[in-house]
Amino acid sequence: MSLNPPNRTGMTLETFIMEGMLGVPAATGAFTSLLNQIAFAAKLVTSQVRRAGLANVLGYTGGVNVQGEHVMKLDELANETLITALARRGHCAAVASEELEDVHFITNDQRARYVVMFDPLDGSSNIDVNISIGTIFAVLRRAEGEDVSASTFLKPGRELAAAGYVIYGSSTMVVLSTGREKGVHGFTYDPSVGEFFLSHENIRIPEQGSTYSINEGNHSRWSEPVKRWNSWIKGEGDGRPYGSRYVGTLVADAHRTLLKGGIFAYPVDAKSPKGKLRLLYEANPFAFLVEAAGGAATNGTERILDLEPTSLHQRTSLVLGSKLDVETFASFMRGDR
Ligand code: AHM
Ligand code: MG
Repeated sequence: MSLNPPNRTGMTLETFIMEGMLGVPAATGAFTSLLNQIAFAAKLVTSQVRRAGLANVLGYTGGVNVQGEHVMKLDELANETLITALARRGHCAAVASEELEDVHFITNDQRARYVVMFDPLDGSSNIDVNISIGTIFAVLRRAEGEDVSASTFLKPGRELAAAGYVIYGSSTMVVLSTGREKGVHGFTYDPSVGEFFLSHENIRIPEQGSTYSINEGNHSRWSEPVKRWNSWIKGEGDGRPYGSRYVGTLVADAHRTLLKGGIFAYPVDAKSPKGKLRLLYEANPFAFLVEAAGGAATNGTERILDLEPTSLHQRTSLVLGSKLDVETFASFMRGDR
């Protein structure tokens, strides 16, 4: 008699994590607890985001963050919420955030086995126009006996223990992975019960898609190979025209790409010669997820997950999506076409 595989749809995120379906080592429960705290923070941020217009927390604070950008109140709230949640339970030794110049230390206790990097509220330009925004996170295991410093965070993305994001869209979802063999899973939030439920088990990105996502306003600043690729993808020459989709929130553009396939690209340009997106808070977590779902992520010439970070707020070019679409982009960069 053959047994039917269990139907997990509808299982809560907490149960999914606790039952070890993410491959979380059951021995100490520390990693399980850490992921649960991130999910808890996601619920609090969801509630802040959903009330933002009413609670009059929108608008500029007048402050400027380390990236030289204006910081909105909601960014700060999300940042504080994540730090507070991660500081509980003693498993997180330190965090690095897009909103903070330096590492924020939580505890020296060697039992705190993890450090977490995050972009607390990605897509800040979309906050006051009611367009999807998100939270991105990545978890690293700390080496035995290591004192935490900035260099604890400067590891290539292939060493991540977990990565994920929360998208505050028409519904709120958490999407996360603990590695290639464990898959990528999506959980949709039901605000009436305050739980995330498994809705997208084992997300696989199509081998090839039919949409491209890039800020085309940067066209005049792109290199010639990027311009050639862009003409090709629009169907000039031998290509078929892909549809264009660009939200301007990485979480939203990458989420769509993960589910439907295609390509997202933020290449270097004359204005951002090192790229715009941050390696630790944006590129690495998404590269980890996209690869675990069967896709690819590159800076144009090198695999994102193999880049050796040298500073916390390092920027990079980022191209991710369906394997064939990313490979086509790379072939233009190599000058093969
Ligand atoms: P943020 O972290 O300050 O929100 O900036 C990052 C955002 C990404 O979400 C998005 O992909 C990109 O910047 C959009 O940039 P642009 O407005 O130049 O197209
Ligand atoms: Mg961001």
